[in-house]
Amino acid sequence: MKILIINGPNINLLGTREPEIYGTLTLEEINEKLRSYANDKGIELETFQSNIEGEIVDKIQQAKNNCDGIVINPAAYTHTSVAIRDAISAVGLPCVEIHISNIHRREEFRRHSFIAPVCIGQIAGFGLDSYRLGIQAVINYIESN
Ligand code: CA2
Repeated sequence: MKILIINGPNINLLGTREPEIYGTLTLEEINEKLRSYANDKGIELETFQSNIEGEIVDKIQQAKNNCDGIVINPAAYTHTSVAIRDAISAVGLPCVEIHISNIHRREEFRRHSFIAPVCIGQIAGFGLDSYRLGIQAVINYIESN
């Protein structure tokens, strides 16, 4: 089983600013911990980050041929991107939307997600564990469908 982890814009800045919201781990450190988590479960992980909407759309389209599921933190594109939503819907892979912070207890504009309706579920507010829970949710879904 292979799962693709996608991170959207500015997630490459993790660990440098706003640690009270996003924690102190860098994206590389997060990816390393997720690789070890996935390895223990015997699954393959691919990680991808882009600040560019079209690159994320391309990556989702390509995943149709070589991945079994997607865990995505669309970052700010959560609240704006019909293109990413349409790509997820088009490939038909099980996808979990995750957020490091609890988007529902922040500014009003973060409460709306264009992405959540085409995902099997959404996880928000658990930092690094949001990614781990997202991976586990995709595995459980694939194994029971
Ligand atoms: O909580 C999350 O995971 C978010 O997806 C993070 C996005 C935000 O736009 C979403 O509403 C919620 C922002 C990521 C920006 O990350 C930064 C990291 C360090 C310094 C500044 C921004």
